[in-house]
Amino acid sequence: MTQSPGQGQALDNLLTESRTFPPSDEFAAQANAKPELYEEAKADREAFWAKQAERLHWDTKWSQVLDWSDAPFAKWFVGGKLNVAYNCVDRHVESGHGEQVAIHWEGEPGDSRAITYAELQREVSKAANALVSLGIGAEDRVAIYMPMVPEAIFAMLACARVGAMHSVVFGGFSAEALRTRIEDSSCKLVITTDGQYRRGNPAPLKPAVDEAVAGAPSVEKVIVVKRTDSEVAWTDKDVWWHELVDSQSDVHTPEAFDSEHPLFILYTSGTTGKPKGILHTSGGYLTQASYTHYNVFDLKPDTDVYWCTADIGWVTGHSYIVYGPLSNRVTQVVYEGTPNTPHEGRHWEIIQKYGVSIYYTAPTLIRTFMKWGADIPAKYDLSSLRVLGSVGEPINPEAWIWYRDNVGGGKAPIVDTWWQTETGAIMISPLPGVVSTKPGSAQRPLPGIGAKVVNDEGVEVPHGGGGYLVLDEPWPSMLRGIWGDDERYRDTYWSRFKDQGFYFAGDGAKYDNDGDLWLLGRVDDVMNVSGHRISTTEVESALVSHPTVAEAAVVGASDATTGQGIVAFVILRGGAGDEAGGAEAIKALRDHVAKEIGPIAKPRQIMVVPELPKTRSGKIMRRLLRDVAENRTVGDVTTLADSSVMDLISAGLQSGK
Ligand code: 6R9
Repeated sequence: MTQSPGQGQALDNLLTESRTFPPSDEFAAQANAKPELYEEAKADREAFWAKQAERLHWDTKWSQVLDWSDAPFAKWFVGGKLNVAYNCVDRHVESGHGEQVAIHWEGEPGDSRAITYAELQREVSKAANALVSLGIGAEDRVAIYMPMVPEAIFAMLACARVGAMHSVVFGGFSAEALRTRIEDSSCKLVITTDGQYRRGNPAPLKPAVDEAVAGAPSVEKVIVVKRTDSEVAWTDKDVWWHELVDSQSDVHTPEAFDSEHPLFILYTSGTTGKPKGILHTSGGYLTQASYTHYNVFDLKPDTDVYWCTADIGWVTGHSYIVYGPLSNRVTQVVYEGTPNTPHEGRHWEIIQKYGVSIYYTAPTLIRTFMKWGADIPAKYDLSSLRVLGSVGEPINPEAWIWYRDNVGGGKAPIVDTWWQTETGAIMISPLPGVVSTKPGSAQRPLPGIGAKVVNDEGVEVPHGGGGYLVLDEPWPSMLRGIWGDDERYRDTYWSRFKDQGFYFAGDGAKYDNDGDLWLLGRVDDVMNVSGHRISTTEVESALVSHPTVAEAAVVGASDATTGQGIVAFVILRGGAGDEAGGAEAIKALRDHVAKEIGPIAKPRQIMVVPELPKTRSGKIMRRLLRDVAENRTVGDVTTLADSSVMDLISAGLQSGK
């Protein structure tokens, strides 16, 4: 990404979003976050974080807030001791909230279970005793490969309770992906289920574990939760959860661990093939997860019903289903299944059933809901919703407004939260009740967080300018490294702006004229067309703002004349027939993009496709689309949620559709 005069010019038309939505007086008056938070954090950052850490119960208080002497390896709340699971469970029971529902669990087939904090304490204690009985203790690694069943949460908290590190591997990953992750961190134990519900049908899960474990000698035992009651092959390492765990005592005394005691490893993909095991520790991570969850979602533990639709296989599930919410004594919904099983109104039905007041989801799902039609949410009572969240990718203003109007009743504030597996918790987001929200912009770093947009030289760009997003101050929930690879940790995040000591997030960003931050996607997704920098996101946003387009993915394909040319893949809205994908319609779309952004952003080519290739976390795999756009053999498709999508796209393009 290079700076060139006039770069960003093309961005301006679309990204100069003039609509803002100030908080209502009523919301502001009751909001957890107050404007003074920004001032307080600015005045003394470490004192500010020390105050946030007081949200937690510490068995031993820390002696130093931050030790950055061995940068980029941070130590927060040095000398402090706490138990993370105690903070998420027991202390709420001890403060008299044992009968409060912690989890309203909703199974895909329609079964449900309400779990109180007292029950959660018993379940986690039994599971912790079971781990101890298998010889699992401090710093042992435990792989958790499960669908969204309550036992997955019990298992994570049980690990935290005994000081073992969990490595949750998304239940949609292949046996091979599981094996490499088990191997990389030498897991001693795997916790899984017999099967999982996928779109209404039970699908086997344990066979993948059997295959992975056969090639992973570090694994001593496999605990299997019975979920689908499927026939499973049995090995001498296997033990049923209900046999092992249910017979344990439901009392377990938690031990306090050092603030920097490792809590979990979570693998995420990098630019090379080998996934990175992102390492998080205890005190700082829990402090920031708790602080952000409380302030960004305005959580009221006595009255709110919170729902984060992520899977625990992703960092969002770790920080905003398990650790942040439970540390704040949340009552939350956990849903096992897909959003269209058995019908496309399932999420709205769940919101209505439980009176969900805070809903946190991803733009890809919002655009899917748009595709299904606004008449579906309109059939349900969504009036309980008062805060909406978005995470995972830039949310285009079109989807933002749709979300506000059709889900949030035209009034619930939307928090667009930017963060990463590596940051552990939310870093950039408006604070509801304090900041006037702006469609498509994550706006500003949270109090206590330092983030800015810099050019190639590491110099902050002026308002209206674009560049790289960096984090210029250490933060409590920052990754403590990549498991087993300190060098890769330094290289990936700290070498790009070594002189300045900035953390390089890998995202492109810009400031608008008000100084609000816009995330523009990964820097490798920023195109350079005739020396003009154009974000794939921006063109996608322009395309989906056209009434015929449901979803769009844009890539920069190499072009002999312009450096890169813009190639767009679009899914048309339901009802738009084949003829809608004809030459006329495509011309209209190209013209529309030219009108929205400028002629420079006009796609060279637009292809109408039935599906887009997405990872299991919903991110579009542009690499594969670039292969199609550049007429190459399509590369590795193993991390796609549905690997047949690329065949579908290629077949459709060959037949001229
Ligand atoms: C939490 C999570 C991190 C990458 C990140 C960025 C993108 C996440 C975003 C966003 C724009 C937002 N991203 N939130 N981009 N606006 N609100 O998603 O973690 O899976 O590690 O992905 O996702 O590109 O660098 P992770």
